[in-house]
Amino acid sequence: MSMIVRRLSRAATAGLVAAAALTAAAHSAEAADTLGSAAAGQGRYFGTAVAASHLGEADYAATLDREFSSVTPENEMKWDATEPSRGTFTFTSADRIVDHAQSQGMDVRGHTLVWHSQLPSWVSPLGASDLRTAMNDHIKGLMGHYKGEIHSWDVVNEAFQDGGSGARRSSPFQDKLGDGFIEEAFRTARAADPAAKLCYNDYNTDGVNAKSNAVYAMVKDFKSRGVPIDCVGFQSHFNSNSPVPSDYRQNLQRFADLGVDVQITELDIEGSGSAQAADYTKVVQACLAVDRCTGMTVWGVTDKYSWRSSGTPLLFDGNYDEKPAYDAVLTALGGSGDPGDPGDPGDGTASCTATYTRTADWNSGYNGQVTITAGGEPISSWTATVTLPAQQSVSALWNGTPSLSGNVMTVRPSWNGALAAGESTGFGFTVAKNGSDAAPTVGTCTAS
Ligand code: 9MR
Repeated sequence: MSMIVRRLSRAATAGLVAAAALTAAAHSAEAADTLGSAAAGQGRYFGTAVAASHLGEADYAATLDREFSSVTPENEMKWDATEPSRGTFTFTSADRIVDHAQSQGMDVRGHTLVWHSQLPSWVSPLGASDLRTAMNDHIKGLMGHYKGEIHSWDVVNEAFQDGGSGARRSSPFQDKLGDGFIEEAFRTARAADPAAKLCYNDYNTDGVNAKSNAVYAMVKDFKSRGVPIDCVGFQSHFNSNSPVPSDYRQNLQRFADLGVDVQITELDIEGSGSAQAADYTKVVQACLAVDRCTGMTVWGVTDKYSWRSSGTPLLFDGNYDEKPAYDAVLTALGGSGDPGDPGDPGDGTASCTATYTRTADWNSGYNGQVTITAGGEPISSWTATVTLPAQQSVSALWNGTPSLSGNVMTVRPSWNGALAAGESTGFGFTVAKNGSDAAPTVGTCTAS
């Protein structure tokens, strides 16, 4: 079946990939004033996770196309998205991303073939032998469809437990097939697309610890027995509970020394301003210090669509302005920024971003929180708008001064107007749902 799928849907593969390679070469010859071109100057790619649903947003596509040389579909290649019922493959959203990437000369990372999460419901109940067949068919179906078009595949994702044990994580694959499922997945993947780099990808393995030691032992064993593995992905989701480890470079290096490439696959660092910028610098410098660190991918283009949106962990704010972290990454990659851009330190322009999260929820109501973060300059005041779904009404608001017009609430500071560059504050509010559970929309933040 994978043969049929492949022939029907991606017939022009060879031509497209050749065109992509030409455009990529043209990109890297340009002045190093974007992330992709600066990274190319260091022999690396600089990628981002992409959601197909945002490609139609002009600023999103423009930022993506200008800055990045590689994309990873954030959800569109996962098992639930690509084989929702057994043997029926759906590639519409993933194809949109791959086609977009190819038209811009970007590489594509495949994410992910075998993972305990985002599995369609038909997978878990299968018995061992059926599950093994289903796993191999899934790998063949997906990799066959994109044969020759994916530079690296996350073949197995997050198969090890957190904590100190270094054990494998319980999953349908682990529980029914045992440790050998990982090896089997890699062997099937190699046969399905011999040109793709095959990666193992995980989180909390960024420094030397029990979990990364366990992955290290597996990779070492695979290399010694000739099990096909080419790369290890270090997700690198960082925040104050999980900061950039001081032995990050050393950990990347010890894996590289096993004879695999290493890649930073899902980088994001919660925070703002110069502290966030400094952490990004550490990560980029660590990758550049390791010859076999072939590239970096941040887990999204803009803070507003991040899976950790309230932590503002990315390089572009919700208005697609470059954050101090962007300048830091570009500088660390040896590129030259344009300090005149809005949001850059020293540009003299007051700017801010507003991001929304629901912080509590009950039958008849919820609490919302809007985080306001100053851009690259100090600000003395800010204004944010929150538009509520028609039925809903606000019953309380704190740490801000609201004025209501219909269902649009304009909020200004109460005591918290003045913010240093990159500093955050926020306001909270309680909403009566009156039958609607929809989320409010937060408009553009303006600063003075
Ligand atoms: O960013 C992804 C988010 O949109 C999905 O809701 C979530 C579902 O599990 O997966 C997120 O991406 C994850 C990635 O696939 C694997 N590593 C952790 C990422 C963040 O949760």
